[in-house]
Amino acid sequence: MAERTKQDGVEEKKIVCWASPGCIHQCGLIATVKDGKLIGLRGNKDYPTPNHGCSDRMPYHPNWLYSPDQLLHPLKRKGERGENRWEQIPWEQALDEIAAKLEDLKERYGPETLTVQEGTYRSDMYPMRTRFLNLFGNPSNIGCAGTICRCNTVAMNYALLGMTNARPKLPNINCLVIDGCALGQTAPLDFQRLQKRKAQGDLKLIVIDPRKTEAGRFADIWVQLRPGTDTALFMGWINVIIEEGLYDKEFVEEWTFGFDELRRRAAEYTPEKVAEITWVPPEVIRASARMYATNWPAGFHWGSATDMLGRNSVRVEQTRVCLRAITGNLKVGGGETIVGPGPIVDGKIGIRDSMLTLPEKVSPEQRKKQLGCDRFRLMGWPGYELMAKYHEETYGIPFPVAAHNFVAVQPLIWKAILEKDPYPVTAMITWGSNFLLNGGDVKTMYKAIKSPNLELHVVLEHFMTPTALLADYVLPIASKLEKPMCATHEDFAPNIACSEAAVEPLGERHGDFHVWKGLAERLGFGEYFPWTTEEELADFRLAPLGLTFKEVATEKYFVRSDEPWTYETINPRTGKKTGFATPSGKAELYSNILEQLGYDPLPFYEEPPESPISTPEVAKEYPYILITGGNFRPMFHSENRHWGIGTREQYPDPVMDINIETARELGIGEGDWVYVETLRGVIRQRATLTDEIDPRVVNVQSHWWFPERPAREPWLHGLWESNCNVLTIADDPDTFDQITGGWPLRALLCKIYKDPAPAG
Ligand SMILES: Nc1nc2c(c(=O)[nH]1)N[C@H]1C(S)=C(S)[C@@H](COP(=O)(O)OP(=O)(O)OC[C@H]3O[C@@H](n4cnc5c(=O)[nH]c(N)nc54)[C@H](O)[C@@H]3O)O[C@H]1N2
Ligand SMILES: Nc1nc2c(c(=O)[nH]1)N[C@H]1C(S)=C(S)[C@@H](COP(=O)(O)OP(=O)(O)OC[C@H]3O[C@@H](n4cnc5c(=O)[nH]c(N)nc54)[C@H](O)[C@@H]3O)O[C@H]1N2
Ligand SMILES: [Mo]
Repeated sequence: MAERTKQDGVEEKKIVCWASPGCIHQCGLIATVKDGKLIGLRGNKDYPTPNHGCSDRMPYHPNWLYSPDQLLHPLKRKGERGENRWEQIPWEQALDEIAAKLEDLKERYGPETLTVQEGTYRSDMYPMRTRFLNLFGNPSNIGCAGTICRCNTVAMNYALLGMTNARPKLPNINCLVIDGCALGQTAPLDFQRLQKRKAQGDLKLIVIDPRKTEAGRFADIWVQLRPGTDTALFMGWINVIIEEGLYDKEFVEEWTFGFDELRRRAAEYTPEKVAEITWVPPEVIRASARMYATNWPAGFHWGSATDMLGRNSVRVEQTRVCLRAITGNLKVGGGETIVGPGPIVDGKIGIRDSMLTLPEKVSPEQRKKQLGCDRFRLMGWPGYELMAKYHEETYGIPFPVAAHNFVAVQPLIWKAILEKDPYPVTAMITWGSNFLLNGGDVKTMYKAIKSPNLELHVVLEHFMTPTALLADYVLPIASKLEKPMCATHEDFAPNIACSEAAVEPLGERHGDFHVWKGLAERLGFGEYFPWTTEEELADFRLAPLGLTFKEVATEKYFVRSDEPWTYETINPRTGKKTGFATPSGKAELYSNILEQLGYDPLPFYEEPPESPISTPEVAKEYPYILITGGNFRPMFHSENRHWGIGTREQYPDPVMDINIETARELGIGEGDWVYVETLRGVIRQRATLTDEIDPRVVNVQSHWWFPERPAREPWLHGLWESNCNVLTIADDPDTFDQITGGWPLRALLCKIYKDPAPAG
């Protein structure tokens, strides 16, 4: 165990490299702090997921933390939104004024008039935000990246299995399928593990991606499909696996529901038909399906690519769940076992995120007002209520599923602001999100937050982002390096993780908790926020397990269940096998929940809303298929773009991938600035020529802005130059995933041409 010293003003703190400023792996680190200042970091060898020489952002944390651009004081807007003129005000004043305005707007328009905007998992305070909203009487009008990144697949898993599944454990499996995930760039630790495992020579690897990713280069089969067609491909796999009798008959018989219906549906997807849709030859479809089915245990490492397809995107996960189930990979010992709630130690359960959210405070009438939940029902209150019911019935534990994944449909919030339809949305709190970079269709978002209809916009941030520039108040927030953390990760995992703060908050910064609590107190429900600090709240969460925050953060790191709860676990309440928390008690190939919510219970393929087949007229002028994203090292979303941190120095410009042949036809050379245009708008990025992408497909990077450009309008730190969400769609609900409301960020149509101006 690392020594904790306090000589010569030097201290060591056990922290976690959380997403922002760190990465998704959340490795344990030791922070060296001298006279209160962070001076160094190294991997914590005792930590269960140790840092293996990661060099992406960890070495730059001190530069990031002490960047002169960090926000240190609360700011109030002077002049118009976007003029970048601010007055520094005390926290008390900021919270008083914001609370008073919220009170006023609530009185005029009802509690549903408030929306909260957020990005991907940035905080352990999600339960506090939902607690706040529920007490305010808001129907969870949350606009969030989760709808197009993982929370939708989690919701689908809850619907079909009553729980969510974990990533496959590489040492235990014989076949890995990577679907729409650029592992080498986005999960480097998993990629290192994969390289090692593959080098042993006994792992079959299938990579499904329109681009040949790092893993694609050493895959046994690279399935180079047309973007947006994964559901068709997997229906083809199901067809082959059932037709050839490669499924797990015992597991199907005992533990699945609706096999015959699935068989009939899949019969429509012959490899020949699927080949036409996906561009993948029928023999590759057959070979990959056989490889997956005959190398048990097998698992998917799925990325977020298929979450961003808009219409029909969560159906991809439905097909993957069906594949996991029919091949017996969900069974104990299989590639992707389902684990129930936790952490449960000695029969006692720690306080999960969802147990802190007080959903009972929102009346049925208010719930109905959640924006989008009448049409897109799985991720809103209708889905929540159904799934919570089966979850409670099955486990007998009085807590719902991860309540805070159940959100509104973000683009419908912009519509409600602009058109007051179905009612006016007039107040917005944005935290952990630079949505002008990460949301779909920037022009619409921009119009909404510039609109006088939006009477209050508060942003909780570390840096002055383009989104923060369009706020009325910007509150300086302590980062994960400056505050303790305690999380069940949106209840994705049956464990609780804790970490210390490395240093005291900079300047006048406070953790997000301070804002939710401060506003609650001023709005008259402060008694529900009795904890004075984040650490006290963490102690409260751990108390049922007889643990304290300090113990977990510095010694145990994680609290895990003694024995993870699976469908085979004998439920102490009933004395029977627990089964799956679904209406049938089984893994549902035919989904009763989807049926009850008014959807087709079986998976099926639909064309992307914009494609050579669904919109041939558009394809004439915009002939290439566009993917936006493909996250890359060393950046994390829109963060780390400031010069002086060390990351931008490594990666100064946005880069897009074009096939060499396509580039030659268009006179585009390596490194040229190229315009990419869709029906929505135009941006530019620098060309990288490659033969590892289909000549008909173009991939641009996401989240690009330029902090060095002027802040004030019209620049907004280079918001419009290379931001791929200038190109995406979010204004037409028919293009959204009909089950979750996810909007289309990929598989769109574009044209490309060379920048006639010299580079620079
Ligand atoms: N076209 C297209 N769009 C995409 C994607 C794509 O591939 N293509 N990817 C999508 C995906 S998968 C995701 S997850 C989203 C990512 O979207 P986000 O995760 O929202 O990423 P950012 O835009 O970087 O915004 C995060 C902001 O939160 C701030 N922040 C970090 N930690 C904290 C904290 O603890 N508290 C507060 N208050 N603020 C904090 C950071 O400074 C940053 O400005 O983007 C999505 N958008
Ligand atoms: N360095 C770094 N790491 C990150 C992040 C980061 O910003 N930077 N963000 C984190 C977050 S929140 C997320 S969600 C993950 C995202 O990371 P991933 O899950 O890896 O997703 P992406 O990087 O967006 O793209 C993955 C791959 O999908 C392919 N693709 C595009 N369209 C399709 C399609 O229709 N079908 C299929 N099968 N493939 C397609 C692209 O070619 C790309 O190679 O990364 C996490 N890790
Ligand atoms: Mo994400």
